[in-house]
Amino acid sequence: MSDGNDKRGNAGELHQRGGDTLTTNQGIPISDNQNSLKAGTRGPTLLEDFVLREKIFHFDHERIPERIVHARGSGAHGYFETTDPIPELTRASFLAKKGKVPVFTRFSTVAGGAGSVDTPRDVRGFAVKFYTEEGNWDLVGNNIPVFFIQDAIKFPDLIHSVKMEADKGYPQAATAHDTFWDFVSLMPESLHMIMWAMSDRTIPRSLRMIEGFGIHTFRLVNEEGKSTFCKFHWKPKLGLQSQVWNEAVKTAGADPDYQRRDLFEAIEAGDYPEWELGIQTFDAEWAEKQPYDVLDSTKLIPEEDIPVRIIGRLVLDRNPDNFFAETEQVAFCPANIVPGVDFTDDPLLQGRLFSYLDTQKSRLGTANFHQLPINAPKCPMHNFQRDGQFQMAVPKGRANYEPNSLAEVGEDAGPRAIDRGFATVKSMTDLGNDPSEKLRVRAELFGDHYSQARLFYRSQAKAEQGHMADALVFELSKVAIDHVRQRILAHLRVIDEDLAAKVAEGLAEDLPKAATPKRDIVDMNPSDALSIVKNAKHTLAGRKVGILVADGGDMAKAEAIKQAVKADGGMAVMIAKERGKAEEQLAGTPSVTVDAIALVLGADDAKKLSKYKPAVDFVSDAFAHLKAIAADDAAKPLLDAAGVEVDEGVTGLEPDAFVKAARMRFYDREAKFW
Ligand code: HDE
Repeated sequence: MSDGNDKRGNAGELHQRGGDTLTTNQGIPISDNQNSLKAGTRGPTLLEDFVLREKIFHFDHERIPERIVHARGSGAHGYFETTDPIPELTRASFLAKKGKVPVFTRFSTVAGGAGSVDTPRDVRGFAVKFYTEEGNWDLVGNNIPVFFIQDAIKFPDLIHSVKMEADKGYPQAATAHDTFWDFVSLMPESLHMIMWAMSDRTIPRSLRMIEGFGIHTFRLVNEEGKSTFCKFHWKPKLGLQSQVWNEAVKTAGADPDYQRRDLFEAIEAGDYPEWELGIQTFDAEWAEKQPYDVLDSTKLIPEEDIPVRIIGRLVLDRNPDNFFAETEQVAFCPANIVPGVDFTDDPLLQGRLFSYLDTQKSRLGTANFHQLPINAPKCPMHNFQRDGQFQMAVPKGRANYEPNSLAEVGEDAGPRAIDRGFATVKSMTDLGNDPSEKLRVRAELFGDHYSQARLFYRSQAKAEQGHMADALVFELSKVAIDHVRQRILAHLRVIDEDLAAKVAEGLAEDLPKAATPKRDIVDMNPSDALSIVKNAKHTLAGRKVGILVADGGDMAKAEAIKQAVKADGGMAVMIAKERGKAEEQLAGTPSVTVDAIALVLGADDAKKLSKYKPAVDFVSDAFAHLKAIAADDAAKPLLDAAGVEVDEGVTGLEPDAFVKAARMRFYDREAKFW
């Protein structure tokens, strides 16, 4: 335990002391933790029982308010390593030289409560706290590079519309309802993000397979004070992969903690999730030539225009010791930046700079939450801020003000500001801004709401475009207000007529007149970087194969497949109708929990299993979810019952052919389902 006057400024780390004696919070040894104190064997419990009172009192106060957004999340410790230092761009000490700094990362869904499921259609938060030698830098991003709104003043409206409807208290963790689509239909600036939200980006297979984006344009500032605009990107080592919608829906039932478990188990197994950090940098002159405003968070910069330069890697190699103390109490804040990084005038970012600290004071209950071990910087931290509820530090001496001359009488005068401390970039006029007037307006180019929505849609592979249309049909089918659906269709017509037609057909609704854009649409060149399918890595690393076995199956073949999957970097699990015959039980391990399946059965087994619903679902879902299936002739009755039609994703039991197929999904198969 710290002496409370830790020179690093960390509040005392209140570890539970070791030893195996159960004590009260006052350290008093407890003799009986099973029975409260009573007047006689059948008498009333006595108020005097301080052991009972303290225990119940503490339990009664265990909960704190959940985050107003991003309430459900999973965290992990790790490190960030700078591999390609950028001293010419930034004086941020850890980016200007090679080396590692510790990090804590939290992934989250946005709309659902803390107890909601892991696989709704939703944006994923991707927040990283870098504990650098010059303070904590929080890069608080999402897995989508743009946002729904341009100005922070609209955030409460956006979130109110997406959360459970105020009168009904449902739906939980879902955009598919009236109020969300009503708001969106009236805020065309959200259409670009809607395209992303309706794409497979919002139903990721694993948190280890998502990208991350800082979204806003930030600044990097070098030793000479020169500032360069910068966008931040995280690129997953395992590549991007998503579920299909029907699979995500079933996963929610099969394993509500699917992604939290996946992250935790991968780290426990030493299979550390990893991302590259990339930057896109540019100057004001380049920015002014673009058909969009780089301060507008509903716009991205295509990688084809400014390539992403990889400068480092993030490795998550340690699970939290305690979910509440770390993942729940961690407080990320976009305002936490270090010398060498600075903000821009993006009006969404500017609002965020206020919101996080503010909400955290209400969530964590005191101005001293920065002293919690997970939030405290790991570098020295000294200032004259004092007192407040739950003050953990015990500062010595009288110097709690500045300037002071206490040093002259031999006392500790406390810390001083230094020249190389954080200094804000001075320019207010970089991007043609004129700060001489106060105005409630948005810059002119913020008015183009359709060009990049079209860019995104037209950059997708055919299968992905189909998924977006399906997602829109599903979501709008849940919208009961007719004019809201029509208004969305009117917007879709401007984005892409084919998309609008498909959605209208799916809804069996007539197309309304197209919406009228405020500005002319710019046809930007399609960008392959925006597609998941075009960027999929064909690999088994991070993926799992389910091998269904039964008494009559050739276990040597099952074992050979398992070994081949492992040799290819994947995981394999044996599944049987009865748990005692394998590692997992079939009814509790539907195929949505794995990425490919193999059926190692005897002919009799297959016949029996073809009448057993969990077995038929196991196979038919794998087929419908575009997964590879390995089977031999013996499995035919089960394949037939499941409606499997042989295609290139259906192989024999030879390990090599199956492993090759299992590395990918078979999107062409979807055509069969119509
Ligand atoms: Fe957040 N956001 N946000 N947000 N946000 C919060 O802070 C807010 C925005 C993001 O794992 C809250 O501590 C406003 C964009 C993540 O703990 C709150 C606006 C992006 C997390 C808040 C935005 C994000 C949050 C709720 C519009 C991507 C979870 C609890 C101006 C770049 C961090 C909390 C974690 C959390 C406000 C928009 C990402 C209320 C006002 C854009 C990843 O302060």
